[in-house]
Amino acid sequence: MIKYIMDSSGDLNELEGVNYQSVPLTIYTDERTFVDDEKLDVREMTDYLREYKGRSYTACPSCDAWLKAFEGADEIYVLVITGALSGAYNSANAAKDMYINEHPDAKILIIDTFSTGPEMRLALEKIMELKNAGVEYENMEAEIKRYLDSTRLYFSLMSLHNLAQNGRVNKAIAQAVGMLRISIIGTASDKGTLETMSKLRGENKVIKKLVNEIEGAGYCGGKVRINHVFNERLARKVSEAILDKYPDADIDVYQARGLCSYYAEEGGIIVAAEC
Ligand code: X90
Repeated sequence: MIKYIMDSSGDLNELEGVNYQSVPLTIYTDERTFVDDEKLDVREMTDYLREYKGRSYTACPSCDAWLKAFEGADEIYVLVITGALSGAYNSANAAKDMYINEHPDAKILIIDTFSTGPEMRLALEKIMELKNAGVEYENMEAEIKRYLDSTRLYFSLMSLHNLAQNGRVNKAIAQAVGMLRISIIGTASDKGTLETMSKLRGENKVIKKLVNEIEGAGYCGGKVRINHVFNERLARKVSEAILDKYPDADIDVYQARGLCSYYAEEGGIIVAAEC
């Protein structure tokens, strides 16, 4: 049986008619635990975190959580948040070794996407498309890596507080953002780290910058996936700006789930495009 799996940073809890499963990361404060699964109320978590003054953390899925997701399948495709910022890729590989020990004939492909959020969504869609077109397990790794080389991820965030608090971005950059009430534009580097590019004030500049960046990277009308943290307005405006130039573009806009909402924070959007 074939199974597709992403960790919850891919913002997809279920996929109708597909043997797909999301494996949750977890968000913690000293008082509460938020498992990023279908039961999580992302609005409530975001409101709570805004008022919460203490420290907060995240944790990647345990080896056991991955193993449970593998159970029963013998051809498994797993897309994981960048290993440069999360232990999820390592725990997934540890689970793979254990699963293969028990099921020597199982095939498990674990892909470090060097990215997260909507770029994982693009990669998942691509794997399913390739699989349906008859691509064999043996060729999938090379195919999907080539695809991920051609996709790009950009973001616009209003706060880098949670990223800085958890050592995922330089603290000095994070403070400058909060103080000036500006948006920080950045990208996933080719090493899978978070790279900030510019600080902008005002929605129109943000939209223009994001569209310029994807075009500069080679975008010419392919797929775009955009998640947002309670900022559908900005996400839709970016989508419209792209559609203005590329009316046939396949664009999907959706609310981020827990992990991306925690790190991208309220007002943030993340854009992935085929470039
Ligand atoms: O293992 C864990 O606890 C999870 C750590 C995740 C840390 C980074 C998540 C970033 C989410 C921020 C904007 C997109 C940045 C892309 C960089 C590759 C969203």
